[in-house]
This record gives sequence, structure tokens and C-alpha cells, in this order.
Amino acid sequence: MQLDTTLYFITDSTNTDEKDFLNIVEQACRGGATMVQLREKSRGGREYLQLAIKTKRVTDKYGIPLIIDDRADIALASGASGVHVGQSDLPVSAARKIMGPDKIVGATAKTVEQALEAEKQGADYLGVGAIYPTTTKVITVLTKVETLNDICKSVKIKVNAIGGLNKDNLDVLRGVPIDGICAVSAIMKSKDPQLAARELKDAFLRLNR
Ligand code: TZP
Ligand code: MG
Repeated sequence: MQLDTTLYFITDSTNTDEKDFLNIVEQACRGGATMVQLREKSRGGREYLQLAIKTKRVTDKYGIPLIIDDRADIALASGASGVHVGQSDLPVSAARKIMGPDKIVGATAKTVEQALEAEKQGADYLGVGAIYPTTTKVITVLTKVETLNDICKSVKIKVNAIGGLNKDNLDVLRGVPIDGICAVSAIMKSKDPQLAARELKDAFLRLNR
């Protein structure tokens, strides 16, 4: 499977009405997001599914895979491309069993050990962080760039950096063989999400020049 994790936009619909939310997703797609993750922490299953279906209509228009955070059931029911699981969610092996061999399963890893385990259990990519403190609602601790580098060198699957990343602070990632970056607020909270996505992607691509 060809997975392009270059710019992985993760959503947060808190304090955003649905129309604006879907518009932000669309702008991110136009600006060059290569993957989108729907990340909902307080919706019940029914609402989560409804939003997943609507979000998928947008990502489908741009041929971009939609990943659902935490919920394999919502991922399958909405026809999304995959699911993302953290260290306290379903184990990767269970997510893989539910999703089948052809869907995308992503995992969060903060150590080389977790990364190797996720790879062994069938993950397609890893999100590693938080690289910087984040204002997005998440229980996380900071991950050293050195650990990120060690993880990249330990696994064959794709590795993305996450946490507090914006177009002006990616320099710490120079020389680290990541496949892409994940961002929530840099795009979600921008007045111009399309431009924000484009600038973020360009800043990442410039790192490797
Ligand atoms: N996992 C580690 S940091 C984070 C997640 C979901 C949030 C990243 O959000 P932002 O706004 O890009 O810092
Ligand atoms: Mg989770």
C-alpha cells in the first residue's frame, strides 16, 4: 500500500460548528494535506459516525485517506481508510484483526520498544511525539528528537512527528528521517487553513533539501 504521510492533518472540532469544520477540512485538503484524521474525544458513536461520513465526502473529493481516531467500528461503518490507535486504545493487533489486511492501521509510539511492538502487530505508520508542548487536548509527554530518530532507524514503517509543530519550528527535525508531520492547531486554528497547510508542507519539504 502506498501511504503518503507527508502532511497529516488531524482534526479537532471543539468550538467549531459543523459547516466551518467541514470547510477547514476541505481547505486543508486543497492546501496539500496527504492524510486526514478525524479525532473526536467527546462525541457518542452515532454523532461520531455522522461526522465521519460527512468528513469522508470531503476527503474523497480530493482522493485523500480518512483515518478515524480510536474507533475501528466508526472507521468500518463510515467506509474510512483506516484507524489510529494510541497506547491505551485497542492494541494494534486487535485493530488489524477488525480492520482486515487492506485498511490502514496507525499507532502512537513514544519509545523504540513501543514502535517495534506496533510494527510487529501490523501498524502501517507511527505518530511519535509530542515533540513540543501542545495546546490540543491530549494526554501526552514530550518525546526527545533523539528518540524520534532512534524510532525512525528501528522500524521500516512510516514515522511522523507530532506535537506543537508549525511552519516556523520544524528545524529541530532536520536530518531526522521522518516521513512526514502531523498537525492539529497549526491548521485548525489558522484563519487561512489552506495557506497554513501549504506553508506547513513546504516547510517540511524544505527540511530535506
Ligand atoms: N498526540 C501527541 S501530540 C498531539 C497528539 C494527538 C496533539 C497535536 O496537536 P498540535 O495542535 O499539532 O500540537
Ligand atoms: Mg487514542
